[in-house]
Amino acid sequence: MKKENAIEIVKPHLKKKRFEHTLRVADTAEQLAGIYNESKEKATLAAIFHDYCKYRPLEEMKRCIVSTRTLPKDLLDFHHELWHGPVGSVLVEKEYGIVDRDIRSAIYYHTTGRANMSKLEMIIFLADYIEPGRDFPGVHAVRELAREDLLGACLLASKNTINHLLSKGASIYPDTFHAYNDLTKRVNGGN
Ligand code: DGI
Ligand code: FE
Ligand code: FE
Repeated sequence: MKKENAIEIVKPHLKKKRFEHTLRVADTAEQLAGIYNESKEKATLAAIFHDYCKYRPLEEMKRCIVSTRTLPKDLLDFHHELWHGPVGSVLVEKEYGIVDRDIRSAIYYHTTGRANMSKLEMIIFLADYIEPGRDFPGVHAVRELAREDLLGACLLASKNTINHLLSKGASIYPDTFHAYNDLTKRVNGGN
């Protein structure tokens, strides 16, 4: 699928702010793909569709999770913000025939990350976090690190997100911890 087609497809599904965020994530992901030798086509498509399901009605996302064998049911025990990635990864295939596993899994894990993230998964996870419209404490350092250290930047982003969730007293999905633990191991050897 061409970039322009993908953009036309997602546009009506997103509010204006979210659509603009999506375009910036796509640019950022393309840049990261250039730095880290990943397919720019895959990075761009995954980025354009990463928030495709962000505004689906909660009942529809719930039905999708319940009826899709491959989606873990424990998602329903956590905040609904965690649903749009997994549901998006299923619906881009159903609705637009995007079967590429790398792209679908980058969409799936963009919110939480997971253990053993692929390069493309890390690029989308990070691009979503550092796109130039983002402005929260710590983002600048992650942006700088992202130019030269993909794993280190993902680790810092993951650490910041967990700290933020802890400070709010929010529950933390297992994959969010798995991403952090795995990244510490890959960066520092863990301990
Ligand atoms: O969709 P975006 O707003 O562009 O960003 P996102 O998909 O990365 O994150 C959506 C929200 O999910 C964000 O406010 C952080 C939150 N989040 C990430 N990991 C967890 C989480 N929320 C909970 N409760 N638990 C998590 O593990
Ligand atoms: Fe998202
Ligand atoms: Fe996003």
